[in-house]
Amino acid sequence: APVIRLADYRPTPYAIDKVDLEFDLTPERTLVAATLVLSPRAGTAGEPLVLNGDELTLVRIAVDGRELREDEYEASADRLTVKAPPAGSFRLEMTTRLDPAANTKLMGLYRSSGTWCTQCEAEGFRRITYYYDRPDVLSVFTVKIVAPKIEAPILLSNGNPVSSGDLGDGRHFAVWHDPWPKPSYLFALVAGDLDALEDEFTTMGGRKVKLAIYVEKGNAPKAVYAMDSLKRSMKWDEEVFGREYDLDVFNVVAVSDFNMGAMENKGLNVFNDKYVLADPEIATDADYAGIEAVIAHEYFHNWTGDRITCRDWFQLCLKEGLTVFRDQEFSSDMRSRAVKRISDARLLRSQQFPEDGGPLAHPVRPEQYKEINNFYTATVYEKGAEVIRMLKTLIGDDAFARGMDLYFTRHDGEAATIEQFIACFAEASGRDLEPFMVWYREAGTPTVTIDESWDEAARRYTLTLTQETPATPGQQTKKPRVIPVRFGLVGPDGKDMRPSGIAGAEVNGDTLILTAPSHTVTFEGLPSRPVPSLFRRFSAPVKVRQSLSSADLIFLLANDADSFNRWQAGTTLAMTALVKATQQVRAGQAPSFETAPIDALGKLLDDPALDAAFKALLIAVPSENDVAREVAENVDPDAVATAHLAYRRTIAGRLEARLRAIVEADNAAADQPYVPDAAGSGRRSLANTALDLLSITGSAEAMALVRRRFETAINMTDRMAALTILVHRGDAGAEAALAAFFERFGNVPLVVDKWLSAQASAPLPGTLDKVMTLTQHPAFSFGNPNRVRALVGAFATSNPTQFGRADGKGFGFVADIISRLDAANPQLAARLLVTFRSWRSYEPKRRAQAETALRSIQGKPQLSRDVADILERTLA
Ligand code: BAL
Ligand code: ZN
Repeated sequence: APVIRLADYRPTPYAIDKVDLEFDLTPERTLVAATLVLSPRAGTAGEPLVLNGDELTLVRIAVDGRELREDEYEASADRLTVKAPPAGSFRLEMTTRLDPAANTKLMGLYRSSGTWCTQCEAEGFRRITYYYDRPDVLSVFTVKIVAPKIEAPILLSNGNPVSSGDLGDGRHFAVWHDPWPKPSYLFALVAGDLDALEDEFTTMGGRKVKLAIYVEKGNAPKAVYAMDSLKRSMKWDEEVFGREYDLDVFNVVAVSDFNMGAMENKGLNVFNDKYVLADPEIATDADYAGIEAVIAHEYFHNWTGDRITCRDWFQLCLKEGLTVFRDQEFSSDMRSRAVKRISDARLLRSQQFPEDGGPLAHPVRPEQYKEINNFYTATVYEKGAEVIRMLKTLIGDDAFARGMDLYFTRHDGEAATIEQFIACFAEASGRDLEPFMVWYREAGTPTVTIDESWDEAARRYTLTLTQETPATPGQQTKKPRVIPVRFGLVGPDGKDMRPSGIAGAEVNGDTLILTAPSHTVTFEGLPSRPVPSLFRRFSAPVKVRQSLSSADLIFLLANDADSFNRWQAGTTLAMTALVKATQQVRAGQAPSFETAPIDALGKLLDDPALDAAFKALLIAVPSENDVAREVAENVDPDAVATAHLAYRRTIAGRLEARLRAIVEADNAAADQPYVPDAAGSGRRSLANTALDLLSITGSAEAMALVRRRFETAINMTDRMAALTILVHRGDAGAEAALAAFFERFGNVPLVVDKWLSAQASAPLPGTLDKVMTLTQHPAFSFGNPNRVRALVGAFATSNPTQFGRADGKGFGFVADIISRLDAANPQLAARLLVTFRSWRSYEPKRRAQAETALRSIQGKPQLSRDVADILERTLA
């Protein structure tokens, strides 16, 4: 496949001033009549018109009302050329024929449980009609949908409803008009027999907006939390960003077959039903938090994505990084800011750091791609959000707010670039942000190494901070980055000390700004050596190498004014212990652990001032994948697992009484109504984390507590936590529990996903066989992305010892599934393939097994561009 480069960007020779689409939907085939009004941009009159297509069949083409002769155009499945268009503005009419029922790629127009729906980002619109299917061509769309009344009483598209009516022959129609110019990737259509949950929102300008969430029949009550989240999002965006909604209606549709989480089509968001449907019976606290965040994310795109879109797909982070930042802020305001920050840092480290440190590393704003679908990544999204957060730290809240306002005013209605976005903040702050652009242009996670010294006589404390970014594919040398280091110097009383002077780096309030490869920063006039608390609130997405003593870390864990760094100190202690234990296991020794850090955790559990969610994070042991990442090379997942188990046993043993008290206190509160808010979810999270640790001892008493929780749970969070423990420990009651669970929830696909994942992630030798058997289960389907991710995805991402089996069978299984899925759904196959990205970190035997599995995919004929691209980069 050809490489597409940022440097080659050119505007199209024609603008599309207006689009009329008419869809004639029947189950067997769909006809799409498109009428485009085109006009040449300056100096391009008469140039050939070349439009994108993908698996299209053209049945009619006319220009200005005259059907074209065969020699006047060329139409193939993936391209339409009108050789000599009229010199001025002209009208192009095209009719294409589609087969939505046969569209298993879930891109373009397809069917999901009998509903017609679309997914057009990034390049799905070209599977509907020939078009300039790129984000910088904005146009005003009017859409008429004709469909059978019984099969599709609900007909939706972007914008506002204009008219609708009966056609008398069992069919009816609806016309929608979207006044806001938009690129094709934001087009959407839905037609089906759906129920709606309806509501209303009055904007800050007094405009009444009709809200509706469409779901499969009978599911409207499960959309209540999504609706509540939507209204809170609309209000929050007015209050925090000054953004008002701009249409008469806002519609959300939940479908069960969806490649992504959701899609921000203008006025008609289409969602994976996983991010809409919830009630306490079927959804966990994490599901509720996910719904709140994704509803907010898609809604926030209305301004950051729709009103201002991207000039080209290289600028994807312009809308995604910014919108993730916005949804993170929303969730922080709705829940606990500290807990959200820790969760986001964990996510970044577990998803983005391995991407940045492996063969698929790419800049937040990439400069080339072969398949854009492969760039909807943790780097573009999550690191993209971190870059915005650093920008805000760097220039301050006020300048950041002014920069955002300037961006909204200046670029409204445009397709913008990262340079244009950053220029708004440079102007608002007066700061030269060119050095900051390295974050967008260069891949790789910087490591900041910290050295310290204390001069008792001079009362001077010195920190040396040295940054280094490793080479990444295609980028051998790296420039220094602008790194904001939010800091505190903690005195013996636990309070931050105030130095009389700081030299060696720019200081902005509580933040040091690193710009050079190395800074030696001196702090004058301190009464005693401080304990440094650096990168508070995770102020930069970097790795930190710092050799603080256990005593210093335990001190920070107990005293740091910054919650994030309290948690970080605990995590650093745990990680150090786990890495050392893994080395001991590999050397044939029994792992051993210091007890002081564990006792420090115990003290925190006793502290009534700390909230439960935070305590849960404090005692959550870094995952085996986290440890493997820290070990970095020659990873033996069995050794990691042995060390991990020994560590958890040690904690469980030392904190047993406290952990049991936590579980019992939660049992005593079992009659409280379920509320999926920060307090309620925090309490459950702490109890379930405590139960998980207790169960590691395998004691009859602990397992009885788990069984009891499974049997008496009145919400999915507790039921699922208990089921997972039973299954993962290989408890004698696990099979019966799985059967009872399926008996009760087997007809709710989203809950079946949990049932599949619990089994797929069990760290047991029989899991692979079990997973293979489950692929034949009637509740499983290779056609549904959620099912595939729940079973095969969970196996590959959450089961390091079984995916990474020494005999290579785990790799082989996942590779076979990828090969098998590729023709039907390349995006899904490519996503699964990404689970191999750290294959070079394994010890030599597993590395060879993983390579064999990867080469087996490479040997298959007709690989999709999606899979071929990931494979090529993974093996490079
Ligand atoms: N634009 C694709 C889905 C999302 O990020 O909102
Ligand atoms: Zn998004």
